[in-house]
Amino acid sequence: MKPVFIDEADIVVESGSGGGGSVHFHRARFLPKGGPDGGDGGRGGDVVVYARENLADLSNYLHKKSFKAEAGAPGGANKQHGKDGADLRLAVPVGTQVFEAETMELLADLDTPGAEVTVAVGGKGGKGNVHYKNPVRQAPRIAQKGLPGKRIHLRLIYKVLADVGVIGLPNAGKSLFLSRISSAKPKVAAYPYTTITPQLGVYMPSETDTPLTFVEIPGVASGKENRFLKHGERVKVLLILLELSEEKSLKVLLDELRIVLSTVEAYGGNLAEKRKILGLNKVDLLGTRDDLPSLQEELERETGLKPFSLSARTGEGLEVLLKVIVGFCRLKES
Ligand SMILES: Nc1nc2c(ncn2[C@@H]2O[C@H](COP(=O)(O)OP(=O)(O)O)[C@@H](O)[C@H]2O)c(=O)[nH]1
Ligand SMILES: [Mg+2]
Repeated sequence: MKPVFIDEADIVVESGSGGGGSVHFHRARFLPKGGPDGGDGGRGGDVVVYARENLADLSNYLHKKSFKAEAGAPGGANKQHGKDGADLRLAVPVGTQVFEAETMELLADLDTPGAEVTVAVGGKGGKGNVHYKNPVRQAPRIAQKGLPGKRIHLRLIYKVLADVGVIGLPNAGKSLFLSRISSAKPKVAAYPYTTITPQLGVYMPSETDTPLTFVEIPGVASGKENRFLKHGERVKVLLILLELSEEKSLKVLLDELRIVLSTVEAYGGNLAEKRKILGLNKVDLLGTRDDLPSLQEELERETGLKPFSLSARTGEGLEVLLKVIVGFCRLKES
């Protein structure tokens, strides 16, 4: 079985503690009472979260949940500075947001390859006794402890980076559409909820154009919030697919569309403000097309969205629809 797609993870990270300062006195053959020479402790390692390309999801954090950076080494004799602890670097897919879990404060949106955030700074090393010598205290037997590392509870949320979100009720034909326009092979089936994870497909408009990434947002059915909608947050355009059938009335189509739209609205954020395109899929199932234009007109009048008919099965209407989508994606953000 294909591993599940992990788009959220809760982890606890801790930066390294600082090494302790050293208490030490200089020893030399003819210098029995040498002064203090204990060196400082090293700094503890930081915890850094960074975006790495080619990571499919957050499954690295499915089992291991607790991470700790290296501690700084203690200071040594001869004013020797302890070695700093190594930073701990945690890779996440590009598009991951890093939150402090308790407050859900956004610490960073790692939406470009290589973007990084230091979530916990390592503890400072303690000062060695070499710093504590003064006129009244010639032989200090004290040194500073290293500062402890910082512990922080993180929530990682991966939101895929795609240009177009394909959304619609189960069975609308989202997966077939995606497999038709890209080399993605999502499961297509005649029963609902086949797609339980967001599927990505890359569409190549032409040799010279830049490719567009489509993501199928599965599981929209009830008008209620849905955990996959977050994958629509970064898209430029939402393609809403409805399925036509011989028997379906305008009223049924409108009801279906309202369910999708209210789901999008209920999610909040910027999702509802995305540019939307309405696709009426499975046009091949209609015996006659006589009623189609008036149906499209009425849908447009009711919703303000211009409907495009298509068939993910036969490919009819795809070219026109894709042109519109490409155009919408290239429009400047308004
Ligand atoms: N006749 C016809 N069937 C379609 C079309 N698009 C999808 N289907 C069928 O509808 C069913 C659901 O398709 P799927 O892509 O899994 O829908 P999803 O749930 O929206 O991803 C499958 O049996 C598809 O073969 C189409 O344009 N015409
Ligand atoms: Mg599907």
